Amino acid sequence: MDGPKVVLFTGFLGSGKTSLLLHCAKNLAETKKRSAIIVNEVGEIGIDNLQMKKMGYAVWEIFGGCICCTLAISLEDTLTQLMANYELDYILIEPSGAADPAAIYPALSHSGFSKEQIRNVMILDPTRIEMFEAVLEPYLAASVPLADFAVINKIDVAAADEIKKTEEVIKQYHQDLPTVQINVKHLVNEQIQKIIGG
Ligand SMILES: Nc1nc2c(ncn2[C@@H]2O[C@H](COP(=O)(O)OP(=O)(O)OP(=O)(O)O)[C@@H](O)[C@H]2O)c(=O)[nH]1
Ligand SMILES: [Mg+2]
Repeated sequence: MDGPKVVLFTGFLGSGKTSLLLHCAKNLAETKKRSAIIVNEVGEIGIDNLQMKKMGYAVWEIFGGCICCTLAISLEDTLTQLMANYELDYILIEPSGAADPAAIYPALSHSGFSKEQIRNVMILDPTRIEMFEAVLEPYLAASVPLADFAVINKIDVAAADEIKKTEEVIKQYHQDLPTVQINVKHLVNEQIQKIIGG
């Protein structure tokens, strides 16, 4: 079906999902693309709803559980309402950092989105990759293969060997996954285009 492209910002707690989503939203607004934002829980950064409204878009927050499981219906409802009421180019979704990305696809599929319309951007924090490997290996094994694009974030504070290790982990679970390395505070347009796709 024709319709908005869905970009999922996945990644573990604190990896930089909200920071990146907000930069992408701003860039889309500047290039006159219409986008909606769905966030599941507001984390450390928070999203200033009023500020976002001034910038021209509303934010839908889904609280009280995780959109990958207990709140899948809320996600479906929200998507249905968005599709019925707005002409959108993009829907940017930040699932909770504890979400299982695989479990989000059924709600998207029930709302009429095909796999081709969904872009799963996985954000990885290299400063914590050692810890991830040690205690979150099942999370990496389940989520990296589902990604359509990987973002290695926080390169301003990560050591070179941590970045290299992160690249290796990505390769291990998803051989040819396109990857970009960023410092979210110094994103350039070209990087944003790569991240959200054409
Ligand atoms: N130095 C540096 N800090 C970053 C970068 N990206 C994000 N951060 C910081 O990392 C912390 C977490 O960023 P968020 O964008 O809230 O991450 P999140 O994945 O949305 O977090 P949760 O929603 O809580 O899972 C914040 O303190 C950010 O300022 C980066 O590229 N460099
Ligand atoms: Mg967040």
